[in-house]
Amino acid sequence: MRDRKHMTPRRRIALLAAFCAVGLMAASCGADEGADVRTIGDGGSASASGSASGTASESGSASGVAAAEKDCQPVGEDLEGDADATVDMVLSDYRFDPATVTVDAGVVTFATTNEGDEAHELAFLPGGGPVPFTEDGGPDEEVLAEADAFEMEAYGPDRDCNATFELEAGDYTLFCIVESADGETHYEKGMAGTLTVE
Ligand SMILES: [Cu+2]
Repeated sequence: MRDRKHMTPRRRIALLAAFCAVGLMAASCGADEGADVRTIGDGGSASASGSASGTASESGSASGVAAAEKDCQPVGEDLEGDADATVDMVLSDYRFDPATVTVDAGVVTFATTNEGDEAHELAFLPGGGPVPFTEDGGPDEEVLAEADAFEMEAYGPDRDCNATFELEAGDYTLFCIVESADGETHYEKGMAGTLTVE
């Protein structure tokens, strides 16, 4: 059985999905080379691309304790200069502020600050709705990957981190599934929000 506390597999999946979304790994993903945005779902109502920077790197455990000292790994720095909108957001234990965000479709920078005592991430679930969990109580990484969830990796307290994505219209759930020392994810503690891209 998978060790819930070791979340690297999910992160690899999420990262792969993010790269696939922008066709950086077109060969692996089956996307057309050069595609900027990969349509998600039947109607294409909720699709998004991660940054094309390729700067987001894989990292180790993201449990709240282990990740507490992690530095920001910015996403989409190369897109930031072209951002149509910037959303200032505070991450804390355990909420996003604001937790309800509406932006126009386009290039959006999330300028985040971690004011909590634990590491936090900003993850996006295209299509909205609740974050899927498996029967054993952990986030369902397969379903998240299938939904092309993408994220800014968790980073530690008293730091800033920017993530820029090209977003298409649709509903997205914002979430953080860093796990606290008590084994509960931040999402379960209420760290969730909604993003509406118009
Ligand atoms: Cu968190």
